[in-house]
Amino acid sequence: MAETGFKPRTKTKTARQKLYKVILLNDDFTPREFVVLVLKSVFRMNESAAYSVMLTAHRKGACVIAVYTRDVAETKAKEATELGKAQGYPLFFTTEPEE
Ligand code: TYC
Repeated sequence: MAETGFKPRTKTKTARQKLYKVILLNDDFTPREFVVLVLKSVFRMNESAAYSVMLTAHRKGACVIAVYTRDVAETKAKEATELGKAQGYPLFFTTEPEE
């Protein structure tokens, strides 16, 4: 049979992955410099971006850091929370689905 070069689509398009926000929560005990350090190491932020996120959380109670796929968001939130915990700080990161 003659080759038409036309290939009918047999597979349904894969649904786009839902994205999740990682949110930094303020507390009264974790030192500011430590929060900045964690933001830099876990979320690959530079000093000024990390400082501004830390300050927003400090002033407003919480700050969205970034959005990732669910797996990445949960892993990073857990990793960052554990870095604080290892030093005895109540530093906390949570995740929330994007609208
Ligand atoms: N509020 C803390 C302090 O005054 C600093 C801090 C900022 C802690 C942001 C957590 O998400 C946070 N030492």
